[in-house]
Amino acid sequence: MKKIISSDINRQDRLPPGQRWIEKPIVYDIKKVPEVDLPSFRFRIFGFVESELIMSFDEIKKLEPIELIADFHCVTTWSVKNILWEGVQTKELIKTCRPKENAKYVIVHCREGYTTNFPLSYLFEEDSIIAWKMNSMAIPRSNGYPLRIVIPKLYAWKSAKYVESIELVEQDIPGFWEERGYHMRGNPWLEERYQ
Ligand SMILES: Nc1nc2c(c(=O)[nH]1)N[C@H]1C(S)=C(S)[C@@H](COP(=O)(O)O)O[C@H]1N2
Ligand SMILES: [Mo]
Repeated sequence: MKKIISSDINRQDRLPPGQRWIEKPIVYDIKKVPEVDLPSFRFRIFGFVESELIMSFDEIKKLEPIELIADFHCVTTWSVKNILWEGVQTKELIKTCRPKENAKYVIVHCREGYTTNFPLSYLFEEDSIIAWKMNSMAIPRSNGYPLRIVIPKLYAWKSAKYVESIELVEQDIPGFWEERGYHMRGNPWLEERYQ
């Protein structure tokens, strides 16, 4: 039996303020995403760590998977209930890297050049994962194939698709949308939409 984590779906204020439910997530991409060459693909965690993590897609898929049921909240005011993900908790990966004391924030780097930032503490949340399945199938191309980070406690723009690496940093450096005025943290229940 796989361990199942359900994230925030039992809370009374399940729908964050200013959001409405829709059926399916709307695909947003800042630009066209290049094909991935799986055999040469490497996922990395680097920066302020004692030991860098570098793993192939096959190696990641051999890790003990967990299932996550989570709602998805886009800053443009739509939310989608009960998306089922499969992957590995980010806290398990981060632990093996032994973050240095001055590591306080992360920057997530993606294949097409998208980046996003948030406090390192979110990678220690139970429901933060690196996913390789969405609704019981390989993550569809436009939803982040082959790997996606899923951070249900933050708005969906922080759940970066096509993830290639996570960089641990000392200072909070704005990513793609954060440079354009989106919030540095993005907690939906506090309506941290824009700066
Ligand atoms: N790499 C990457 N990840 C991304 C984006 C993007 O443009 N590139 N868009 C973000 C935004 S704004 C949202 S709302 C969600 C949308 O997820 P979906 O395209 O799977 O519906 O992905 C987020 N992750
Ligand atoms: Mo978004």
